[in-house]
Amino acid sequence: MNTTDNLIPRPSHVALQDEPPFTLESAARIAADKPAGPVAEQLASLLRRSTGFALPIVQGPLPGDITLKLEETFDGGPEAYALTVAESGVRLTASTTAGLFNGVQTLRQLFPAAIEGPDAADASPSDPTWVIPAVEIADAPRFAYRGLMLDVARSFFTVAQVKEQIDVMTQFKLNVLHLHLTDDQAWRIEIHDPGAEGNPSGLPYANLTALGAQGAVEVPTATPVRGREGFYTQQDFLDIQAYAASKNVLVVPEIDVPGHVNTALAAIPQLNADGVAKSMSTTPAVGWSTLDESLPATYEFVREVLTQLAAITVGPYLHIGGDEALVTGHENYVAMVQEFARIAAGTGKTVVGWNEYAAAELPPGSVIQYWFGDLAPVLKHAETDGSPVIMSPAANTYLDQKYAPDSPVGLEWVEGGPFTWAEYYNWDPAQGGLKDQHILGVEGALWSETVRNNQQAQWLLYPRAVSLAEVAWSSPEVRNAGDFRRRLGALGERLARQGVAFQEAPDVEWSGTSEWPFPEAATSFTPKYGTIEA
Ligand code: TNX
Repeated sequence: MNTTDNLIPRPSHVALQDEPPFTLESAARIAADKPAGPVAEQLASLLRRSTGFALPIVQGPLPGDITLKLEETFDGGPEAYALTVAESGVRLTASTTAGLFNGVQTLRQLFPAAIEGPDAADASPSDPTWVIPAVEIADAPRFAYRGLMLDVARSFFTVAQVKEQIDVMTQFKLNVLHLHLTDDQAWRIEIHDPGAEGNPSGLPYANLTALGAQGAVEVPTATPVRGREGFYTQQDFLDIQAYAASKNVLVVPEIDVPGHVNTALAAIPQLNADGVAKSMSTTPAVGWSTLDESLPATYEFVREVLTQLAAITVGPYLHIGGDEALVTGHENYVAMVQEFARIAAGTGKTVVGWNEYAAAELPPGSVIQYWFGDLAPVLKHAETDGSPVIMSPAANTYLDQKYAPDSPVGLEWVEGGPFTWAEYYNWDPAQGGLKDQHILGVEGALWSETVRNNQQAQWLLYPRAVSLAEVAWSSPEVRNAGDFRRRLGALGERLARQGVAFQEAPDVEWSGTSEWPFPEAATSFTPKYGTIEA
C-alpha cells in the first residue's frame, strides 16, 4: 500500500507505473502560466509550510519541477484533470483552474502525510521524505455540485470560522457551501433600509439584524449552552464568497420562507396580520411560524430581501427554503412559494428550494433539494420540467445527527439513526427513478442546534462529509466500502496534523487521533416534531 491507494475521493483511473518515483528536492520549482498562477501559489504555500523549500513559481519547467498546465483542448469536463508523476517531474493538466485545483488536492494526498505539517522540524531529516510513486491519474467528478450546508442561524459561525471550514472541505473536492442564513431564532445577513421609494410600507429592514443577530437557539438540556450570536454585513458576505471562489467553492445563500420566519416576524411588525411584532424565540422546535399569504407586506419583504441578496451573490443560485411550513396551510403555501420563486427568478438567479416546494409550479430550471418524504413529486419535476435535483436525504447526509446514542452533540430524530460514515457512504443518489442526468449533486447539511464552535462542527462533519465527498465525486464502479474504510484510517493522520477534529469511528483503524472538542456537558436532546413546543 502507498499513497496512490489512499486517495479520497477515489479517482476514476489510477495506474501505478513500474518506474522510479518522483522526489521533491529543495531546488524544485512550480511551473505555471499566468492564469494557473493562483492555484500554483496555493500549492506552493502548502508545500513550503512542511518542506521549508522555496518553491518559486516560474514559467517554463526544468526536470524535477511540478508543472501546472491549462490546456483548452483538454477534455473530460470542466472539473477534470490528469496527473502524471514521473522521476523527471510532476505534470498536472486541466482545461480550467477548477480542474487544476482538483488535481492539486490529489497531489497533496500523494505526498506522505508529513506534508500536512505541522512544521518542517517534524519531518525526519534522515529520510528523503517527499517521495511520490510514479503514477498516471485521470479523474473527473460524477456530479458537478458537491456541497455542505452550514446552519449559521441557530448558532453563528464567524467569517474566519467559515473560511476555516472551506479550507478543510476543499481537500475532498467539495465545491459548494450553502449558508442557511435565517430561521426562527436569528437573522444573519444585513439587509439595508431602502429609500422611501423602494419601501412603500416603510418596513424596518435594518431591524432584521439589529434585533435578529442577537438571536440563537437554546436547547432545553440540563445545562443549556446558547448558540452563538452575530451576523454578516453585506461586505462580509462578499468576502466569504471571494475566499470561497479562490478555493473553487460556490456559495449558495438561503433565506428560509414562508416557514422558519419568526425572526422576521419579530423584527418587522408589518409582517403580522395584527401589526404586532412577535417575540424572539430560542426554541429548537420547528414548523411553528409562517408568513401571511394575504398581506402585501409579505411580498414586498421577500422581494426586497431577495433583490438585495441577489445583488451580492456571485454564484447563480438563490435558495428560498420552503421546508417545514407546518402551520401555513397547503393552498397558502403553494400560492406563496410560487410567487417567491417567481420573485427569486426575477432577480436573474436560479431558484433552489427544499423538496416541499416541488408542490408548486416553479420557474423553468428551478433546483429541488430533496431531504425528506416523497420523492415522486421531485421525480415528476425532474422528468417533465428538467428541474435539477440536489440529493440530501436525511438518513444518508444529515451531518447534525448523532453517531451513536452517547454522542455528546447531535440530534437523533431521523429514522434509522444514529448514523456513522457507513450510512453516508452506502447509498446511491440515483434512486426512486432519478437518474444521474437529473441530479445536480449531493449536499450534507450541518444543522447547528447542538453545535457551538468549529471543532464541534468538524467532529460531526468528519468523517461523514468524506463519505459524501466520495459519493458525489467518484463513480459507483470505483467505490468500495471496505476499501473506503481502510482509506479513512489512513486519512486520520492527515486530519490530526491539520488539527481537524473528527469522530474516531470504532470500526476504523485510525492512523491518527482527534482532539475531543467537548469541554461542556452534553447538549443531548431528542425530539423534533415531538415534545418541545413553541
Ligand atoms: C429539519 S431539514 C430542518 C431544520 C432542522 C433540522 C434538524 C430541513 C429542511 N429543516 O430546520 O434544523 O431538521 O435536524
